[in-house]
Amino acid sequence: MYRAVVAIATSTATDAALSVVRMTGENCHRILEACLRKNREPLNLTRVADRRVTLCEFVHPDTGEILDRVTVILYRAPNSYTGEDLAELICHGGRGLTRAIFRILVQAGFTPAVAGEFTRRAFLNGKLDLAQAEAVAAATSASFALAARAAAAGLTGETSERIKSLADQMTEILSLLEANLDLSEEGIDVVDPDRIRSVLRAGSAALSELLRHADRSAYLSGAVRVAIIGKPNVGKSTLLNRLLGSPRAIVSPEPGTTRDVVDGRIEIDDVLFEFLDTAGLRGATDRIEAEGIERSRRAAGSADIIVFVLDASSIGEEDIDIAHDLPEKTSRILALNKTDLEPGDPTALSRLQGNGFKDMPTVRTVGTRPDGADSLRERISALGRGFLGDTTDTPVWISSRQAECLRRAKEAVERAITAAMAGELTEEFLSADIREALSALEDFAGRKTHDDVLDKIFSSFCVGK
Ligand SMILES: Nc1nc2c(ncn2[C@@H]2O[C@H](COP(=O)(O)OP(=O)(O)OP(=O)(O)O)[C@@H](O)[C@H]2O)c(=O)[nH]1
Ligand SMILES: [Mg+2]
Repeated sequence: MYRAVVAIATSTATDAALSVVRMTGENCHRILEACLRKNREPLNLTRVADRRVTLCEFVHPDTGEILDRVTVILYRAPNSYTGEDLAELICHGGRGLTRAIFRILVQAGFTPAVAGEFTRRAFLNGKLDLAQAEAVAAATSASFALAARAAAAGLTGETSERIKSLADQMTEILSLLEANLDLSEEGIDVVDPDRIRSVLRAGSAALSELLRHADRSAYLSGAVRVAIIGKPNVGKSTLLNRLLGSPRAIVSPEPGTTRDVVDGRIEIDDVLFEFLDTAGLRGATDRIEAEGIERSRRAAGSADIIVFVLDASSIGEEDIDIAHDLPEKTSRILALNKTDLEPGDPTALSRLQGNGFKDMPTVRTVGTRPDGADSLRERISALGRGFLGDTTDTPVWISSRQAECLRRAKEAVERAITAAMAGELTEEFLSADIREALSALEDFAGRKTHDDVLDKIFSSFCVGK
């Protein structure tokens, strides 16, 4: 067991109803015991059952002064999160009180825990593999519902199980190949080529599937960025406010109102979006506006989705020029705004579409009406959801470290498939690649990971996790 550490596991950014203080390590219960009383009498924690809630008083061990009434839950090794003796103390959530309790526990003998120390111990004590530990970090920092659901597959060990079953299959092929090597001299062939090929193909498909999730995981750690772009006065800021449901940006009939990028985040259908309202694009009238327009272009360049806004009552050549400048690879939606007004030149929209923008999905909006951006919101939501997978399939969160292991494994399996297809079904040709795939799959679970890699992973955790 490692030395006893303590951490405030809940946020101390504001006062709250309750706080959780967590302790783990050698003599954890004995050190805590000195700070507890039950009806003002000393409390013998060796007589307190595991995983039961005990209501007691938290006192200063030197003076006996009562600081709070708290509840304590004990866990005994190895049946705890860390695999060591562990205790959770729930006190009232005032920041001053929580910090005072923490300080007294440190005086009593605990060392303050560093970021990720509880989960690191859980990993070192074999309670979690590294992929699960990383999923803990993803779950604690998930900023929207779908991201939390995606982390859950890692947390419960489901992803690790999938990897383990792949690794088991690779081990089986290896042993078959090795047996074949021993027996072939005697003229016996134990390898069924079809079986080997089919296991390798299934392995490759399973890895591709997980890698598809890995590609989307960046969206789960952040938000889907949506830039609202168009010429001045078309109603970009009005649409931003409508999408956010609050008057975030200034709106006025004056063209050139928005001079800087205005952003706002909102969750739509379980996915977090970051909207960027931008300065209207035109020949700038001054240096400040020129800088604002430069920022609009950068926002468009960094966005996952561009909402290109047109004023349906006045579509012109400027709009076509802007459309040509939009980054080509980014998903785009054309918002035909101000559709409540008399349409302008009826050929203008088809001229724009005829310039290579026929396939841009188009929605009609009226930014000034409460429901006037609903169709746009739906379109954005569907596109954003598409980045994370289709609607029926819950994404699986994969860290970039895990993705690297999956890629290595897939490349090795592909090489083995090529060799197997060429009929090279001998130990000599296949084993090296299958061993490499196996080693990459073992790295996924992190059994042989170096301390510096672990330091890097766990330092990104919050304290108390
Ligand atoms: N009739 C009508 N007016 C609208 C609509 N959407 C926005 N407006 C008005 O159009 C004017 C310009 O709206 P903004 O949202 O400030 O336009 P913008 O594109 O952000 O303009 P800049 O920041 O100058 O680039 C305001 O007076 C809005 O009330 C709409 O759908 N119909
Ligand atoms: Mg604006």
